[in-house]
Amino acid sequence: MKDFATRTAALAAALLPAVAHTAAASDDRPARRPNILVMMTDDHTTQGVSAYGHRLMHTPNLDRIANEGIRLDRAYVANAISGPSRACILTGKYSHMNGFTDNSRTFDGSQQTFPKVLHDAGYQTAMIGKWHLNSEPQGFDSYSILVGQGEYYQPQFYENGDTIVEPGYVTDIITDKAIDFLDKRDKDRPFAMLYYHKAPHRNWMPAQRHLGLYSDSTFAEPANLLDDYSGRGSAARGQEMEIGRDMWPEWDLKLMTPEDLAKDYHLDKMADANKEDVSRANDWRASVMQYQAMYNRMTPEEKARWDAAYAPRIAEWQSVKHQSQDSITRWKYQQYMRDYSAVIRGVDENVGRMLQYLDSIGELDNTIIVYTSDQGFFLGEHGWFDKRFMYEECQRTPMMIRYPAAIPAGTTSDALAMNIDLAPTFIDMAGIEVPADIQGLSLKPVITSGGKTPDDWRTGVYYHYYEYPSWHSVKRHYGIRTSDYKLIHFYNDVDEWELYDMRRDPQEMHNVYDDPAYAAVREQMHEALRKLQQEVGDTDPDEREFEFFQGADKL
Ligand code: SGN
Ligand code: CA
Repeated sequence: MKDFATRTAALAAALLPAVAHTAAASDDRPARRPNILVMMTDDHTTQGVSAYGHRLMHTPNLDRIANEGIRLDRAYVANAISGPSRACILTGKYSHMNGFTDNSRTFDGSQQTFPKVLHDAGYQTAMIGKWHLNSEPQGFDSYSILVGQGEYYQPQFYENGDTIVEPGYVTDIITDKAIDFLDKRDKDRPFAMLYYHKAPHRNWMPAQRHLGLYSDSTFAEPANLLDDYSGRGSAARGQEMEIGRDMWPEWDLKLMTPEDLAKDYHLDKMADANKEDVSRANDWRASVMQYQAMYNRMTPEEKARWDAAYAPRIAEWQSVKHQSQDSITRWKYQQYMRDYSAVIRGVDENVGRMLQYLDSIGELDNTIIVYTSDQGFFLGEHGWFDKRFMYEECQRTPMMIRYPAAIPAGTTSDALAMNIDLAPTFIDMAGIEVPADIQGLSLKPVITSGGKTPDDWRTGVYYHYYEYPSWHSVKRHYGIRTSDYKLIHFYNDVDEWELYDMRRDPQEMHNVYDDPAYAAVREQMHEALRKLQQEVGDTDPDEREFEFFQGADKL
């Protein structure tokens, strides 16, 4: 830590002339530097934010950020998976540049990140919540992070070199900790805080007060819930993230009675019970044992309320499980949406609490507040849950920004934005020169102009996903999305291309790569992709393997 402090002081001194220059050169620099609050959730998708006009959920507190600021309608991630996305946001660089290509990597914390740049310029920095980068956070005055994926109840946190267990529900605790940091901060300096939730990550466990909240609700089904993937390639057909087939009854849907949860599931007994089907035996074992472990984190009172809330669902399942596959899929979809929405309710309430707290200390309007997610998610589209694909539901991510001093209220933007743009945006908005090696673009001209796309703005976003073979079996792929089209190349154990006309086919149901009517578009898109890969420096796809077994002590 001493080394870090010394280095910080030296760098701050070195930066001063640049900062002073920026101040002198621009008259519009705010009188005091804005605070920065990055609110991020895990797997929250635009279809689950009412500000995005979607069919499913009511999120009044999240919507407030968009209503009093800007909603970016074309915000995309560079790699739709947790750790990689977090590394992209921290560094403002693509995965092949920051090195964190899949969830099994260890983030090289010695590299430049936006919290370090802000810290060096005098900001107080904090990281609270889900970190998921497998190495100790650097560049923060204070951090309290979940261990690995984190737990919904009585979660473990790693802080000040110790692992501690906190009583309560994870979304509430992360908010308490974030507020506590703000309470104790040095009020003479601006702060930059990463307030990162675990929710609504799988297995979607609601807070006690939200149990049963949506048990009488029926959620609209996406038109392609029963997609058969015809006309798509082997990647869409070969995935393992179908609600009907791959969503686990125990872990995902909580279909285990208190009696079954009290049993001793020794590994050998589990294998014996499922001898005929080894892969199902492994899944079943994981499903039952993971669920039991998370259930057992609850107090006896919490378990009792949980059991009562899920009893009707367990009873219903006894008849549903004998129905047709399509009926099972449709029923599972409803249960999935009920839990996911209840977990989102917890997020929305806590975001509301954070906004109110900022208001109460007079910092609400001095703070650039961003709400985003580490990527989008499938809520039944194509019959799926999870993410990873470059398809729209998960490549696209919610991004709403509030800062009344510079961002007109109630604006929206169609500019192609990316998660790697956040780092340079914060640095730029703080009046600091953006380091030249950052690959993202500052969104300042977009968000301060009422959402206009600058003339020299990017015309395509780049994507590259690496985590295969791994969870959910989504093949490695890269591609480009322009405002009208999307071109994807699946590689590694296949060599397949897909082209979508996003204006005519926003659900990406018709791969037109081999359609002669799109021959010219296909050529243009190949050329645009080739240029973009040159520009971002990703010309040699990384084929390192995903390491399935991570150390238990990873952060
Ligand atoms: C866990 C989940 C997966 C999920 C990955 C990555 N399985 O492994 O469903 O895709 O995390 O998610 S679970 O049985 O543990 O729920 S990520 O958001 O962290 O990238
Ligand atoms: Ca995620």
